Order: sequence, then C-alpha cells, then structure tokens
Amino acid sequence: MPTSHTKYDPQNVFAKILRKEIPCKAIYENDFVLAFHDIAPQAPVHALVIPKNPYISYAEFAERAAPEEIVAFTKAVAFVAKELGLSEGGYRVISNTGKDSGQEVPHFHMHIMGGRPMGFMG
Ligand code: DGP
Repeated sequence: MPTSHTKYDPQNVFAKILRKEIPCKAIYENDFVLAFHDIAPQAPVHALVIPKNPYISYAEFAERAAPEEIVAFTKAVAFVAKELGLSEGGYRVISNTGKDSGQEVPHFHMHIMGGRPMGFMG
C-alpha cells in the first residue's frame, strides 16, 4: 500500500535494515548513507540509496537535511551507479514521494535502475 505517513515510523523496513534487524545485500556505506540491492528488482540492476537519518520522503529530506548530508547523498548515488557498472549504459534515478507516487516504504530512498533500455515510465 502506498504510504501517506506524516510522522516517521521507526518500524519501517528500511529503519530495520539500518538497525541490522533484517539483512540486505549492501553495496556501499558511509557516515550518511547506505546503499543496497532492491529485493524486487525492476531492472537488471536495481539499487536503493537511503540516508541514515530518519526522513520520510524526498520532500522532507530536501527540507530538513543539512547541506553536507544532501551533498553526500547526491554523490553517493552517482558513486553507487558507477560501482554497479552503469556509467556507460546510463541509468535512471527516481524517488517516489508520498501517496500519489506509490511510495511504499516511508523512509526516503532513491532508486537506481539500469542494465536495460527504459521507456518513459517503465
Ligand atoms: P517505493 O515504492 O518507492 O517505496 O519502493 C520501495 C522499494 O523497496 C521497492 O522497490 C521494494 C523495496 N523493498 C521493500 N522491502 C524491502 C526489503 O526488505 N529489502 C530490500 N532490499 N528492498 C525492499
């Protein structure tokens, strides 16, 4: 179900991954972010990058995160895409924000998808 949370839910699945209560296939980690493979990939390569701090959505991240955190996050997305071998073929980054977008996990995350040609939406 798409989420319409207004208060951060510490029991969301990505919060549990950050607390290592459930496993993930990690790709990269630094002080600000964790990157891991999506459990239900929509492309040959499908990774997620999440901030370690608790933001519900892109909107909240953009509004509340410190500039150094935003810079670190942005650079981590590009770094992970490169590490996953997507530099040459290119890739898509997308973040669903709020219920109309279909966002399911109420912890801000950026999808990185690549490894196949993608149409406008799918
Ligand atoms: P969104 O619809 O933008 O909220 O995308 C949530 C993504 O999270 C979706 O592509 C599936 C992925 N996902 C959900 N639960 C888990 C999990 O437990 N582990 C991993 N690695 N990914 C998950």
